[in-house]
Amino acid sequence: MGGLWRRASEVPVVGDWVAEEGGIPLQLLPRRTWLRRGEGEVLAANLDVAFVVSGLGADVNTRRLERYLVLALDGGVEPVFVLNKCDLGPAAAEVGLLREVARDHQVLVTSATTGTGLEALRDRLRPRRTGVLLGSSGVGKSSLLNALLGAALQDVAPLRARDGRGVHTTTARSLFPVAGGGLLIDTPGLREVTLPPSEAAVEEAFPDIEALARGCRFRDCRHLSEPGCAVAAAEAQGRLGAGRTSSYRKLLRETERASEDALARSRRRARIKALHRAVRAGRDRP
Ligand SMILES: Nc1nc2c(ncn2[C@@H]2O[C@H](COP(=O)(O)OP(=O)(O)OP(=O)(O)O)[C@@H](O)[C@H]2O)c(=O)[nH]1
Ligand SMILES: [Mg+2]
Ligand SMILES: [Zn+2]
Repeated sequence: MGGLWRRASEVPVVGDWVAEEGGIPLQLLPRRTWLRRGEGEVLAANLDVAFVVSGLGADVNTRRLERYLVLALDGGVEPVFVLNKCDLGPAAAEVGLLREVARDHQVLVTSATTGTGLEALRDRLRPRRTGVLLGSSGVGKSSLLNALLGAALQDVAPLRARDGRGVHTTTARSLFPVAGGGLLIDTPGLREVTLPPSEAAVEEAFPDIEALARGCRFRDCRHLSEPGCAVAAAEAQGRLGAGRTSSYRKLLRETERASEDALARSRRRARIKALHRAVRAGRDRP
């Protein structure tokens, strides 16, 4: 594809539309929504819904779920939280943990094995929506996909007996048409979910804290040890989920740092461009 995809952010990813002529890609069409992480690495594009999957039988990692939520909100993708493997036993405690993170977003309970909840999943893909499966290795993303397709197209692997964790069976992102409407993308469990430079997405992911913060005495309250902090007061009274405030602070700091890095990068690019222009101008002078 030669010099067409100049920047990493312009390299086509799963879900992208590319204008072509005679089989030759000409142009990447603008992305409606996306999932990106860290320094702007786009994982998938033009998604409507992100299924953030957890599995019964392994600890529900709320801190990690918060990160997936930020990723979805950053890219304008609707998050839906899924608790899979509900055939393994009662799920009320885990569903509670998911709800704490999900807030107003949907929480679904499924079993790829018995088929429970699959219709609800399928519904979220109707009529012609595109979904992506996110979540740690071993939670059953590929199994859900296979169950929805009604065919074993994606490899599935048993968990390691010792710690009940997955073994990273899926290694690439791929897109499948689901019977009854919609497209679904399977992804490998990300080892690390680094946040994109989007403080706004973090604020959107913690609406409970944002609402409390409006009652803080200082408008720029960091909710650390400022007097009259409504967030700290709610935390002290146990009105906020455990660890939520410190997680919020940590994620905000991380996105702020990412924004600073992005700014420094674009300044560096501008400097290099100016330098090139100057060199060219010098060369072109008679
Ligand atoms: N009991 C039960 N087991 C399930 C269910 N869904 C998946 N499993 C099992 O969990 C294991 C891991 O499933 P996968 O579908 O490979 O998990 P994955 O999320 O795709 O994992 P990676 O590709 O490594 O990210 C397999 O042994 C599946 O058979 C379920 O609903 N119930
Ligand atoms: Mg898989
Ligand atoms: Zn405060």
